[in-house]
Amino acid sequence: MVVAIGALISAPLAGASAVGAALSTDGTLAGDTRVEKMGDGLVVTADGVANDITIRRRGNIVVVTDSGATVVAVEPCRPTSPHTSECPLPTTSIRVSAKDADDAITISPNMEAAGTLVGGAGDDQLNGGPHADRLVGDDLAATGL
Ligand SMILES: [Ca+2]
Repeated sequence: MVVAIGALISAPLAGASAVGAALSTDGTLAGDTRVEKMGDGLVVTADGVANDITIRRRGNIVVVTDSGATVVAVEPCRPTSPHTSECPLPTTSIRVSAKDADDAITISPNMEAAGTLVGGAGDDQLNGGPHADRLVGDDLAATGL
């Protein structure tokens, strides 16, 4: 009997979450550029718009800018403007995925972490920093990944 009640309650909830498919689980809108830390790694995930992402260091923080999309920050990163977020150091690695459209991704020479820049489909411009970056176009077989 309890199981049957649970099934009745959960059914409308499942339908409601399907309606909200444009929102991801943390409430960010599709098309936004998401900035987050995973351990000491900085992860930037963009969507299918023409992104222009720059990552640079300023003192003890990492500044992530995307002039082509709204930037959304996940704690401990925080937004400082609609197109900029800041994350605390340490940052030992950087991973940026820009997905489709013609994107530009740049890691500033003042970053001390190596990056993996994934342009995705489109005519992308990937500018690595001074360390051993990995630049990945949309043909994964050609890059050995
Ligand atoms: Ca993109």
